[in-house]
Amino acid sequence: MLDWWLPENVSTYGREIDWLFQLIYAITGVTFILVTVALVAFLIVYRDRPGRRARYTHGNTTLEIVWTIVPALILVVLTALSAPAWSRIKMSMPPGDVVVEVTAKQFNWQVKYPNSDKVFLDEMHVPVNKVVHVHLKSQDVIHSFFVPQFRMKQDAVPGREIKQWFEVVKPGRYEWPCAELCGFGHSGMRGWIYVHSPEDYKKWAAENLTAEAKSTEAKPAETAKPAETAKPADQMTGGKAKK
Ligand SMILES: [Cu+2]
Repeated sequence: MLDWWLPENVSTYGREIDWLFQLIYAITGVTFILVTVALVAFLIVYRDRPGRRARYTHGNTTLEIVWTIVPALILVVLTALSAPAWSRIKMSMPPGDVVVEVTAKQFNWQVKYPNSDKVFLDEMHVPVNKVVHVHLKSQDVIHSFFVPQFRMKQDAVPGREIKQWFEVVKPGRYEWPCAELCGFGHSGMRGWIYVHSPEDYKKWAAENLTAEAKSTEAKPAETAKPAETAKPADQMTGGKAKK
């Protein structure tokens, strides 16, 4: 249920997260409706009417204990239910097949693979059905690695390398926005993650991560000339050349 309003889940751990999300949403949704209905009902029932006098009340101790304990119990139950998912997804890493080094900066994702010097801007390529380890860093401010379909969101924090993982079960091209307001260009900070079939990934890696690709990439274009400086002589002849 409720699948129409979340992006498609393509992650191995997405079901677990969606289930918790929907449970919490159902609880808060029902609470919201009850509170709103009670509020409107009280507004009507206790509205001002001719001859009606206000009455002082110090409250109801039983009621207050109940509405303190019930939400507290709900939170304890939610914690107990989400702790296993948290520890499995966020606190431990299954053995990885691919490692990707991501360094966020204002306003790009810089992607590097351990066996290559090449830096990809705003694009990542990974194979389907493989555990991908992401080593996440930031070189300036806090950013947030977010791929809605992967059900993965992780802050990139300056001075730290944070390791996370995902495993995608469906090839495709997935939007990869920054989910932490990181400056003026934040809204334009996004990349794409390409999840390839094993054959396509092998092909891509052979074309982009090999030593040859590295060496052609490593050659910087040495053709740029220093900017021409203004000639003082010209200025002088054009200006005050008179005696
Ligand atoms: Cu950002």
